Amino acid sequence: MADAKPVLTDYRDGILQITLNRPERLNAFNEETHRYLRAALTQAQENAEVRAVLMTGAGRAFCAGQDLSDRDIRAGGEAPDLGHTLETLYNPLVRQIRELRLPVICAVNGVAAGAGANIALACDIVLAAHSAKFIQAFSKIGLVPDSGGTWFLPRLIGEARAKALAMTAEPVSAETAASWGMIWKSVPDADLMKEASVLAEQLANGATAGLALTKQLIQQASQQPLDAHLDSERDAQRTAGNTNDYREGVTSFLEKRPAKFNGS
Ligand code: T3D
Repeated sequence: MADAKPVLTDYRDGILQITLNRPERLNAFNEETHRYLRAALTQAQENAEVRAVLMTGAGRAFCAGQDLSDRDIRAGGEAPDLGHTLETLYNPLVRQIRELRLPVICAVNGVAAGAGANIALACDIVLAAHSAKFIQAFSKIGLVPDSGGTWFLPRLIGEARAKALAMTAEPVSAETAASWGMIWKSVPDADLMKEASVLAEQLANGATAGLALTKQLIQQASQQPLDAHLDSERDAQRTAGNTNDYREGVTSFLEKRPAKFNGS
């Protein structure tokens, strides 16, 4: 029988794999899914053994966004407060992914629609199966792109494409998404999890304190002028230079052997 938990976690060799697990609803989000996913991400941050996160979806979809059957939209009824949902569920989730001091890889195994698309884009490195597609489905139901969509999209693919995707809800294939720079890579369906796992392994065995600083710097870059950003790089490099992994990196280079990083 299928596991009933809406989010599954599997820890192996420094990698926490997090799988959205409501395949019969294309892994759409309900409140329980949010709760489990946030707990899994907290577990990743708090367990020092976890050095990379790999997110994916069970079944044929990555995630179809908000579970629309959870919304009471009967005529004459009170409108649901979607601002509250964003404030309490989606926004904290996006913030948690962006603030996680670990690389977060997203393996988009199938359709990613609505908030499901934008949560994928919030991750650090996105790989998608050739058959996957990204849909800014919001305009079809009278909503605006959320979960950072109106922030991520113009930065990743420019305003022209961002506006067109948001207003038309036209699906974007994984290959187009990769060619536009919306995601890192599109790979054959059969290779997706293998490629994503190899990448997760590479990062988990890397100098993860430095990777966390790199993530932070790149995310900060669009929010400050170059002059201030150079100062941020100086401070981050000072911190990186104090890590054991920096010493190990240089030592292993000089000794002509592979580095053995431990994330400290
Ligand atoms: O409400 C708030 O809190 C505000 C926040 C909003 C964030 C958002 O994400 S709003 C956007 C919500 N998502 C959507 O509008 C997408 C809705 N889904 C679709 O457009 C399509 O399902 C897909 C394009 C994703 C996939 O199409 P297809 O043809 O491959 O599958 P399907 O047949 O439409 O779906 C399969 C089943 O999943 C189906 O159930 P059934 O008929 O087999 O019992 C369908 O109802 C269910 N499903 C798919 N998406 C959702 C869903 N059930 C509930 N909520 C969904 N979002």
